[in-house]
Amino acid sequence: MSVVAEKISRSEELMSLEDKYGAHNYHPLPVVLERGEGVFVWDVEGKRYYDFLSAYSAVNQGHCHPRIIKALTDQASKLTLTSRAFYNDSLGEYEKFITNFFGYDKVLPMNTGVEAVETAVKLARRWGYAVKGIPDNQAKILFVEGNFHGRTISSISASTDPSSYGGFGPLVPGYVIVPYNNLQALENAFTDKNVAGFVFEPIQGEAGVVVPDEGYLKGIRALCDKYNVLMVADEVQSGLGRTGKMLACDHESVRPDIVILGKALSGGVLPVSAVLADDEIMLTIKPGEHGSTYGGNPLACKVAIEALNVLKEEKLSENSLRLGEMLRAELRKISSDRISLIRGKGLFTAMVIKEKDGISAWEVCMKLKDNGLLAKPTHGDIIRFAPPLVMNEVQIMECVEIIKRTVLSFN
Ligand code: IF1
Repeated sequence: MSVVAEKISRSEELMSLEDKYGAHNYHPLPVVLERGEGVFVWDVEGKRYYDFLSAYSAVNQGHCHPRIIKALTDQASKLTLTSRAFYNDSLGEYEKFITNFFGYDKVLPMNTGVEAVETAVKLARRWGYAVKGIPDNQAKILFVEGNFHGRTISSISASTDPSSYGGFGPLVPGYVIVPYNNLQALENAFTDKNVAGFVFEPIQGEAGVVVPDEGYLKGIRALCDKYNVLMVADEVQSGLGRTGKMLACDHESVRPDIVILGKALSGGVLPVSAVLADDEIMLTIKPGEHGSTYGGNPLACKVAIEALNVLKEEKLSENSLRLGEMLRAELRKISSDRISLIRGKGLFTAMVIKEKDGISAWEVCMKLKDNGLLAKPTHGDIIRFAPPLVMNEVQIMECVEIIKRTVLSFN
């Protein structure tokens, strides 16, 4: 048997293992990865790909960033988890670091993005009762159409996508949906005095990299001030350099009352999430009222400090902003009626595919894979391009060539 035939069967073997023993809650592109470095990943057959998903923006710093891996391994052999029943020698250092980094009084450390969203919603409700004076159990939290905030019962209760919430009811009460990018509708909803918080993604990720009109974020800030509602920005995906600023809210120099971070807060090495807020909000939760076994563990603390240092010192937000502009400008030059729209901010870009002759975003992604670039379709017609932010100019131009060649190959 040739080496190639042997390796191909290994891919198939591994995919069938997942199919046989794993829950069928995903439909992955048929590629089995075993190694990653910077902007590249390799499959079990040794084929190299540009990673244009970055684990949904969790590896903004690039795969296996040496500084982050060093922080991980140094701490892993020393102390990994104490629980919050005791103090540990890394948590305070991390809390001081991240609150200074983003300019908030306090941080509440969690693990996954959705847990941080839950935390933020609990904080907003608690603040609503303790500070705003909303009558017991009457607090409302506003979300926008097309949102994505994770997979828990609470987060799917806010979803407007039936494939997210359908068949999982009953759902959590007290959530109200308003249209995205619509300040008038938001103001109308804010006239209800029981509204405690407005939770939104500054740029919608899962919806297909939907960028709101200029002024939307500033408008939200003004309305939240006027009606005494907490502005809660889910920056789990849009934050940490992805859109060309440290936070997507920085594009309009807006400071939310609560910031939710996850994903790239660890550079992709373990789940680390965080909620940032000032004392008036954060101190409404008292000891014993919220927490998590792993939240604030020393391993996560050391990794997160390094992950943030890498973003800042390697100027990854700036690189994202610059290369993102370049990428979209180049993609717009591709002359194909299969591409109906290119949009985005920083290295967070969507290419909308017009389905023609049975060729949809999925077929384009399959061909991109054959040509050495991994991206994932969303909503059937959108391809999201979110490479690691450590990409350089030569590499991005090579990726543009791959995308161009791929799209034109269908004509
Ligand atoms: C999956 C999407 C991306 C998020 C925002 C919270 C969370 C997410 C803004 C929850 C998570 C995910 C989860 C991942 C796919 C991914 C995703 F397509 F589903 F929407 F990135 F675009 N807030 N996003 O985007 O964070 O608990 O997962 O750590 O496979 O479901 P988590």
